[in-house]
Amino acid sequence: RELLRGELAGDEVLVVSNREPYIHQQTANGIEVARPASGLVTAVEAVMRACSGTWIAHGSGNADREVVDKHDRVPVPPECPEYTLRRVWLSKEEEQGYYYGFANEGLWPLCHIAHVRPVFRSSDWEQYVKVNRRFADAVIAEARTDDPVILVQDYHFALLPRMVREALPRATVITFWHIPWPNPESFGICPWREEILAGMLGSTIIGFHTPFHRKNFLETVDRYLETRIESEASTISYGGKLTQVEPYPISIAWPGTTEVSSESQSECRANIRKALALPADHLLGIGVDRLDYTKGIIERFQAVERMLELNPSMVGRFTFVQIAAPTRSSLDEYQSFEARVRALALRINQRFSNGNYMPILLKAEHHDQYQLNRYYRAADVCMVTSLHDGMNLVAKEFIAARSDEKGVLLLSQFTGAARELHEALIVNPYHIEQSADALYRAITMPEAEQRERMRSMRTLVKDFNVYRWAGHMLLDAARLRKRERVMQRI
Ligand code: GDG
Repeated sequence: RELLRGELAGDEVLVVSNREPYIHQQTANGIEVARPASGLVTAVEAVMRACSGTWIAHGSGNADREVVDKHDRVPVPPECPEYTLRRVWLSKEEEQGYYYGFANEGLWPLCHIAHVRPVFRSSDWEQYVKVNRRFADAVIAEARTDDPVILVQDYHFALLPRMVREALPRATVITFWHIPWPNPESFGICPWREEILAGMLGSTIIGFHTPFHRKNFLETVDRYLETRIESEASTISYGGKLTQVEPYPISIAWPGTTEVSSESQSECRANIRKALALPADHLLGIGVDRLDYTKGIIERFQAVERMLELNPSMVGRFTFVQIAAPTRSSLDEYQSFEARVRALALRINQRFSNGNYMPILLKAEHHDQYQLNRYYRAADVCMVTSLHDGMNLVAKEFIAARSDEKGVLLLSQFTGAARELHEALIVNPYHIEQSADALYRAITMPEAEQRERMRSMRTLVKDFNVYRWAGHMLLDAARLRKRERVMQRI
């Protein structure tokens, strides 16, 4: 945190993302401030708190116009302001086309191999271009200097880096792509592939979670644009401008930003079981996700079912709690996914229920960080079975929450996190039998082995925390800024 502050001393920092870190909601009790469920917000918030500056995001609260006007530019976090949140308000049509349409029905399935077919509509693309322009204008208007550091977040703003660069040629634009980057063939089905790539190459630095996504990106650019690529140096030269492409694996704040519980680890364990009406020695699994088809929730439930089928002694002894925060619920694909998840949980519960016992407790609602942390601490196993995931922060949050060095992480090999957390039980989520075996192994693992694995993962997450993530990017940016200044003098 201090290093980050030092690195940015004197520089103006602007962040652009779709999601805002605080949502002002008009409720019967007046205005309430909510925190969205988002890995991106979790990570970037920690950085913004360390370096202040301005965060530009789409205003998503339902507050009425009067409230909205008052909250265009707000100091946040509300309890102890450390930076400014500047909102861009979108019309229904813009939000539909840019966010739900092009970003989430087009780019999201395009970049994730989850076998959901991307949808590309020209009308969505038009809104995507228009909204990128609106955010670029907001960045340009907010900039007080001609060489700010601008952190662009995610697939919602692929065109913005070039738009900003045209107005602020001396700016340092760092774009971080939070989701995977597919291979050139997969990416090539996007009708506007050249525009997307050219837009991104307005960045000084482009970051991905893993070297594999970087490699896919370089190959995609090579396939579709006239550029000069130095693979060794990982630079792309396009239209006289150089872009550095690097892996920066994202992480979480350490110690966690989640409010530290006032309960001890054993109280937490006991209280959660009591609240769920389970015996004190009951085995508990936890899953925490947005209710998204990339997260492998169906496959996870199938693994629980298979584990119970293979190990009847676990029926009545093991319960899996799935926290599933609602997300993008106006899209058909998400509605039908939620219906399938609910139906499967019901079927499995009917199959194994006995008295009050239900093997799956599906909590399809938003929980606050404090509650999430309590579940992490109470669980014997955390299941992360994404079919494809840029990083997955839940895996790292679970590890951070386990100061008792107990609990087992079961982790999909298709997450960025699996490239770092080798002591997790790594599974192929499509292989139900394998996941079921791993689940049984997790809930029967001797404490000494749990401790050994957890200790080693905790050291890694502690050392490679989110400040290190941001620090690496910003150090690279500082190096490039210095080089540019020297070159200008020559
Ligand atoms: C994208 C990439 C990448 C979940 N439910 C609730 C809640 N959450 C929080 C978790 C965690 C975050 O949301 C989810 O983070 P993930 O990393 O698992 O996933 P995405 O949202 O898909 O994030 C991902 C990430 O960006 C960062 O680069 O790791 O690969 O897809 O922090 O705790 N938070 C609250 N209530 C909930 O009900 N408050």
